[in-house]
Formats: sequence, structure tokens, C-alpha cells
Amino acid sequence: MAQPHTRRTDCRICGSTRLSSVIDLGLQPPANAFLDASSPPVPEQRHPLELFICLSCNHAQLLDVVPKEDLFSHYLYFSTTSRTIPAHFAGLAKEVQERHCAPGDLVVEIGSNDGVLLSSFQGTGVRVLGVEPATNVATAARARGVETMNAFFDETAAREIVDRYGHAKVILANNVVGHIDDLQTFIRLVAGTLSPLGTFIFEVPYLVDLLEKTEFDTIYHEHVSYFALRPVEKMLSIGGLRITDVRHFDVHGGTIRVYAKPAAEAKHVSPAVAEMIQNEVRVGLNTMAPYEAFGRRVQELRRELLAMLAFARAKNLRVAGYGAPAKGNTLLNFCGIGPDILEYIQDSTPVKQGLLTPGMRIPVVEPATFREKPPDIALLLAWNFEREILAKEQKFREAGGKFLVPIPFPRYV
Ligand code: DWN
Repeated sequence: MAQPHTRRTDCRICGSTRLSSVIDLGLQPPANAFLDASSPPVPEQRHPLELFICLSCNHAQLLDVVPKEDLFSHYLYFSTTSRTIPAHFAGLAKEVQERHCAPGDLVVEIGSNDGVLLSSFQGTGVRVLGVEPATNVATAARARGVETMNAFFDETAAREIVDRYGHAKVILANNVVGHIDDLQTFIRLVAGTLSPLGTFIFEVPYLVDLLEKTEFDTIYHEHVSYFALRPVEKMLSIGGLRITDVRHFDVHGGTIRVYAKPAAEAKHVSPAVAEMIQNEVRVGLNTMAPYEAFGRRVQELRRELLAMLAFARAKNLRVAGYGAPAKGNTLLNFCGIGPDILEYIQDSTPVKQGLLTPGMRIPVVEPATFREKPPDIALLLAWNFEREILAKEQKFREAGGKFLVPIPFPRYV
């Protein structure tokens, strides 16, 4: 049974209580809490979804925390539901093997999902260990031959890793650090599990992209943190770690990959680190201006999207959703887009098919439905895969079908 949320009053990085609201997206169900279509329409758990900024260290975060057991013990997201992400992770695995570890070293991935990243190390002599809390997803990783601990990365898990496998030469954590409520403990546990000569490499969605591209839908209860590099620097110092490099990628709407080492070993720091930090100050992340402008753009986006959908309805055009990502539910619930507007939402993830979206209760169907009963307009809820999806759905577009891409601003392609 889902538990109520708890409400923090302090910043999870610096402990300050000087927190200012950026945007309030209202009471929302967890974004991945898809519903069994046969279940009676019972009232769903809803929790406040409001983004705050710490006025001391400028860390953007949620204060209302949904228990991690409710969010991550059974999970509907699999990294392998696109071509883009496995390809992105293959590049990371190659880089780690070439520059950060050698045969015999231990590579630990926290939040290893279905093992797609660690499976790239098979046959290289590098020892790997995944740590994945969702039992259903950990099972998929093991089926791929990736040794996986089905657990949250907590004190017990960290101790077991060091006792059984030794210290890690590399610790990876992709789209995970943003999910952690107790960041200070998490960073200390990472530092304690890392070899003194090791590297912590993690990817998080980048706050500058979120703000500049109005990616408000990526705000949902799984993501309690939204990172810029300046607060990351402070977060890592809690564990005695220091940033040595940072890279930016377009995946997931804009992502930074941060490289960190124990301070004593962080002898060479890339100029990219200072450049990114200086740019964050230049765009005003240490002021309220960009957050206020973001809030205004979100309201404009909602107005425009609803107007475009109303116009389509007035012309009796059929509209369906394409992709049932977690972020899609923030957008649908915040804009009030329901089954009266979207006939169905197609999704390639088997475990989502046949379910209803949380809140708006729109049926999720398999891709075959999209082929057999194509709509006139497909609302691209999985906009972060626009290139991959438009290439895949050439026939739909050649037959006159249009994609309505909602982010960074609603447009037809
Ligand atoms: O941080 C997180 C990110 C990394 O992944 C997690 N908290 C949850 C999850 O977020 P998401 O659900 O928004 O992820 P995606 O990968 O943007 O979701 C895309 C959805 O679209 C998937 O359900 C699969 C679907 N899809 C599809 O139906 N056809 C995707 C592609 C590429 C397609 O061709």
C-alpha cells in the first residue's frame, strides 16, 4: 500500500532552510504509477509536486518526498526501450574501459536497471556488479548475465560490496543521483566504496537545459534533485570528492556526465569544469531570474498546447499519444489532457501496455494499434527521442500524419 509523502524543510545538499518555490505543478500521482485497467477507479495517491531552489547553494529540488520503496521496488522503465540510450551507454562503457579501469578492476553501477551498460564489459576481464532496487528489473539484468545486487545502495549494500568484492575502481550512476533523497549519506557511501585511486562517473539531467528548454515535464516525484554543476561541486565535497571533468550530452533533454575523484587524487581538473560553472553564473542560476522566466514559459506552453489540441478537436482530427514516458504524465496531469483528447497512447514497453496512465487514466496500447489505427496527430510525449521516432514513423508522416512535439514549445513536424 502506497505510503504518504514526507516534507523536508532543508536543502538536501547544504542543509539551508532558505528555499524558494520555482513552480508548483499541483497534486500529482507518481509518474510511473500506471494503473491496471481492470482495477476499479480507486482514488490514487497524489502528492504535492513543487520545485524549490536553495537560496544558499542554488540546488533545485523537491521537498515532498515519496518513499523510495513505493517508487522503485517494482519499476516500469527499462533502458533498452530505445536505441538511443543503449548506444549512449556503449560509448560510456568504451570510455571507462579505455581510460578508467583495467582487467581485474571492479566496476559498480548504482541503479544499473536492466544491465545494458554493464553488459558491455562482458569478456573484457573487468569485474562488474550492478546494484538495482527493482526486483523485476534486476531479474532482467541477471537474465542478461550481469551480476546484480537487488537492493537500494545503502549502508548495508555498500558494506557488502566492499566485503565481498573489494573497493571499486569505477562507480557509475546514470539518472540515479537525482532520485536520492539522502544525498549526504549517498555521497559518503560512494566515497567509502570507491578505491582511493578510483573515479565516480555519473550522469544527471542538466538544470540549465531544463530551464532553457522548458522541460517542466521532467519534474516528477522520482526526481527529487535537478542538478547544476555548482551545487554538484558542494555535494561531492561532502564525501571528500572533487570534480575532475564534465561533459554535456543531448540525451534525455540535456545531460551532464560528471567525473569525480578523491580530492587527494584529483590532480588534473579539466577547464570544462570552470567553464560550465562560469556559464551557470552568467545565465543567473544564482538569482531568481531564470527560474521566474521558466515558470512563465511553462504557463505559456500549457496555454499554447491546449489551444492547438482544441483546434484539432474542432476540426474532428483524431489525436493519440506517442510514448508513455514518466515525464508524459507530468505533462498530461498538469495540462489536464485526458482520454477525451488522447484516444490512446502507444508505447513499446511491454509492461506498460494494457495499463492506464496515472491521473488521466489514458489507455496505453502496443505499437500495432498505432499502425492499424493511426491518428491524424501524434502527441510526442517521448520528445527526447524525436529523431529516432520520426525516422521510425516515416510511413505515418508520409501518409499525412503529424507529430505534435510539446517541448521546448508546441510545434508540428
Ligand atoms: O530518470 C529516468 C529516465 C532516465 O527514464 C527515470 N526516472 C524514468 C525514465 O523516464 P521516462 O519514462 O520519461 O523515460 P523515457 O526513456 O524518455 O521514456 C520513453 C518512453 O517512450 C518509454 O516508455 C518507451 C517509449 N518509446 C516508444 O514507445 N517508442 C520510446 C521509443 C524510443 C519508441 O520508439
